[in-house]
Amino acid sequence: MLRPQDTDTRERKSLNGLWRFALDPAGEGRARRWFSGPLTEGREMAVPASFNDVSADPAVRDYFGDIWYQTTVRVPRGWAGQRIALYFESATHRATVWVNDTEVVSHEGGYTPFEADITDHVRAGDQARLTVVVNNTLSFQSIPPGVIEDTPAGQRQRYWHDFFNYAGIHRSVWLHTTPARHLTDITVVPGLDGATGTIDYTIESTGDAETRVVLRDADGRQVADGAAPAGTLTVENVHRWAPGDGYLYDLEVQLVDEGAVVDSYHQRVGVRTVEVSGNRFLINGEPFYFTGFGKHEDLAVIGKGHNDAFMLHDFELLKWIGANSFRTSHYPYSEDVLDYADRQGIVIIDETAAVGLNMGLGGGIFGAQGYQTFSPDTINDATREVHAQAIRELVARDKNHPSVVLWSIANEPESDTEEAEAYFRPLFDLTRELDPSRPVGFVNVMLAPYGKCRVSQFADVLMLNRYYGWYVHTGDLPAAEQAWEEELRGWAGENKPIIITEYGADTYPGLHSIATQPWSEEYQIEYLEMNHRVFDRIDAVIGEQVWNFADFATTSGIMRVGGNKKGVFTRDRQPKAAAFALRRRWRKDA
Ligand code: GCB
Repeated sequence: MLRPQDTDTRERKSLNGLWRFALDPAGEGRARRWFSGPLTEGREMAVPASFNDVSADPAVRDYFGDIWYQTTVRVPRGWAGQRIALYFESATHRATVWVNDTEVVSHEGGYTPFEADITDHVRAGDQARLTVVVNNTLSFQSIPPGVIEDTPAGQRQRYWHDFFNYAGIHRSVWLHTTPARHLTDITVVPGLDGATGTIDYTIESTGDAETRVVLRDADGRQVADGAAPAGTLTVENVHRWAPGDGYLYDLEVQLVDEGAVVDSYHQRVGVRTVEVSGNRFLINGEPFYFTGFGKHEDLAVIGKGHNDAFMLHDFELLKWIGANSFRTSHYPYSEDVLDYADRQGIVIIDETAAVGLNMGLGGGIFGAQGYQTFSPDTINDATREVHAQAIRELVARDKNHPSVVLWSIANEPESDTEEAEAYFRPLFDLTRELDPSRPVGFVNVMLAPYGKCRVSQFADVLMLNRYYGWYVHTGDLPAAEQAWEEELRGWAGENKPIIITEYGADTYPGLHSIATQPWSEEYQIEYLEMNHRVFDRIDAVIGEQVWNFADFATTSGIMRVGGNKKGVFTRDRQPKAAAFALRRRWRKDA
């Protein structure tokens, strides 16, 4: 599936704006065919945005179930004779869409795009009614998982991930055209042979037109071309894509019939290689050290709604602090973020939404669980198929981004049991089959430390989340330092690169202390410095990503003070004292 574009042969129209909106607590809308007429409730909702915090009603914030969105669109008159499609960049966590009275598509998974061909259901020049029912309920068969529990006060949604279950239509919605005969997919895999760049490409299309590809450099000069649906382009003296240098070529792909261009699409290409060698992570053959953060899509009012201005500002802050990378914890981010990372030369660890597959993570954060992680009634084969599909859709969407250097197929799942090993083995195989060009890993949790984890054997890179000095040895940094180094030395013996994908301390901005006092701004700095001493002593550590870039919203709990406060920046992007300390470490020039 190709993201909508305006090209010589394609047009798109944004459907962003205010849509009619209705919650459906009785779950009656489908049976009562709410799609077959105007939603009458009279509320409106911004698209893109999470609906939760837009309203001032706490019941809306915590609502789970069906959520209805509706808009009307006039199909441009000039679109007659074209194939017309609807493209949702995401709808969280699942959606069904109607055009007028006709159901056109359903999609499971909250963070990847889906599309419906609606050519037969609309007419150029006419108005059409679009109705979407989004559902934000989590179950043991959703990714991420959750459960609805009956309580004396009614049903409650529980889940085991530490961020608020924002939902709705978070990203842009497009109405767009393609020609009837059209390109359906493009895959590029870059390579390097000394100063020469290579680009293996594969083009998929409907029909039997010929294919033409032209590669242009950033100045628009043609540097290579080809005439087959698959092949290899070479570029002498290639300008590599590299961390900090987001140089992109433009691959124009055309379908051609008797000399006439039938369809045309532009694919950005960054020429770089990624490889694991021993305990090194190589980009363009050079050892790369990751600095940066685990992030979230999380903003006041709009929740996980994409916002261009905040995206630019976040990248400015990344640059300011000397971060060269981040992880899309804990779900695929907006396609705009990936595109911008490509252009900025920011390196990305791209993660699925498989977070919270771990009933052992009880106690403080989520309360006692009373569930077994893997069992016929909880995370089971059906869940694994949903997870597999999430991986397929992530790779399909992001495979061509040079910024993406590593797949993370899960965050902190149970990984110390036989069931976990059996669950994950095929998912690693699948990811490698889908993309042999990138390393694959998952993020290991403290509960499955060195010697106990049975899933890390499948990973090319070890990604560890550790909270020595926070959740354990709280406030006792010397003890934390000792225990942390001891564990890390064990992992280092595996001869794989190690990225510390999370280490962090909740910090209340403005809280100060001379004593070593958790939650103070000084403690956050001391905690980070302790970690850095440990990392610097261990050769296999090739990356450090602090948890988190910014404070973010979570579910309620006694461990969370108005959300998770491990941000180096506050939720409104003001620096805590640790930001300056990190900047001194990461930016040698600052
Ligand atoms: C973790 C999770 C992350 C949490 C973090 C914390 O290990 O991966 O989602 O927010 O810890 O702050 O507890």
